[in-house]
Amino acid sequence: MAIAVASQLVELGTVDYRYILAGVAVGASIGAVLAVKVEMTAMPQLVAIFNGFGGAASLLVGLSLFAGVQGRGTLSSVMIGSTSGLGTGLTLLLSIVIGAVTFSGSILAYLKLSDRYGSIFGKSILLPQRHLITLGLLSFVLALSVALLTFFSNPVVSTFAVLCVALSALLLGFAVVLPIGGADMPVVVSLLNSYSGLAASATGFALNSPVLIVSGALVGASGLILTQIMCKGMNRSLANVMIGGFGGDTADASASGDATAYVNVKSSDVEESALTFESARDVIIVPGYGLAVAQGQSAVAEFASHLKALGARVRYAIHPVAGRMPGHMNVLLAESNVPYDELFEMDEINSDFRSCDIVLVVGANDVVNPAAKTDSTSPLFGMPILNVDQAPIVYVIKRSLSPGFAGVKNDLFDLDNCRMIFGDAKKVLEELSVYLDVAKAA
Ligand code: TAP
Repeated sequence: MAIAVASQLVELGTVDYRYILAGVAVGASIGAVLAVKVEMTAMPQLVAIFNGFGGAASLLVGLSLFAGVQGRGTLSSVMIGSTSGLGTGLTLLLSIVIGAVTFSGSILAYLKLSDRYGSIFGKSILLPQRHLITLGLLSFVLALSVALLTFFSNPVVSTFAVLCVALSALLLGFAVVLPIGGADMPVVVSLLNSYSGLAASATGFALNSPVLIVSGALVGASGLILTQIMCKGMNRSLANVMIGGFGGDTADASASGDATAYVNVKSSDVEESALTFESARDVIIVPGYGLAVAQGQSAVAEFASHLKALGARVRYAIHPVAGRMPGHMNVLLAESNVPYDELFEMDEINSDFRSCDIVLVVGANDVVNPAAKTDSTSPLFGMPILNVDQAPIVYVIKRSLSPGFAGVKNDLFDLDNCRMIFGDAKKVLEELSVYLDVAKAA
């Protein structure tokens, strides 16, 4: 992107670089501070807001290009630089429309995901006739765009029409993201990431900048691939995610994992659990979102090193949508130098749970919920899960019986082979390590 901007500036020639450099300095400083300060668990909202800025940039460039050519005929006949024709007008409009949808959709996604506003926006908000509203806005944007390309040449009419297109596209972004609930937000953020790339690519065509076309296309394609991976990990179609309504209300106590919904929960204290781990030879650790919240990555690596010192084989089972971002767990564990060959993807390790000695689930919930296999009424039904329920013994570290992101009861906690170790993941892991250290010394 920096190369694209620089080459465009060189081509323009007569630019006051003081303003450009001041803008770059301010923008880069804000970006650097945000990126350094952000918690790993707040990455989705940071990515959302960055996508929004990308969309806003494309929208503004599109509008300024339009301001430069308005009054010179229909958009399919105007010249931008040395190129003219239908393609130029079309890409200019795409830059405005996709940029505006990305901008407003991403701002709403940011508001939904950030803790401060989550209580107001976090749920899926289902407007009556929402599909009709979305379809109406889309049709209006398309109709006006066609008119701008083929009929409107009067500067007043075409300026008014372009502003209507931009405004309707902004409303469209809101309308698309509004019905989407908490659990589906990361998918939408990834999709908006892809849109921001497409908008940049369209801007690249309008500006005749090959670097912008290529970098935008790379962002667009990788965002789409990520979206696809997430949908596959949750066994949902993209259409199903976009129609929305999932992950909203969890008012039903029995479905929401209220403590009273459990009948056979057995808890274990750290000392008793450490005794079982001491004699284990094959341990599989399942990290989840709670490990990231607790910042327990070093504690889990330390615990694993004690197990290995006592002669156990330790592997980590990584579910494709554990945590809140693709690769969230891999990045988290890499931070504490967990060797990459100890990390196994779901398909590689799922048949080994049956034969290992112990499974330790740390802050994971939905990704180990057997209801996904057995309960056709569960919102998780059909999502591929890690088969920890098949292990001889499962220990689960979490603070309470609260549900995970999907807001549903976890049938694992009621199984005979499951023991809960209630507490903060980091604290419990550190305490377990102390016991294993003593055992090793003895
Ligand atoms: P979740 O199901 O969200 O469960 C996390 C658990 O961590 C909670 O039940 C919570 O229980 C526990 N926890 C929180 N803070 C803790 C702490 N300090 N110490 C110990 N435990 C703590 O996590 P998961 O199993 O990783 O599943 C991920 C969810 O996100 C799935 O529903 C998935 O579909 C969704 N999602 C993920 C992605 C990607 S790409 N990763 C994308 C879209 C959706 P307590 O409050 O009782 O401690």
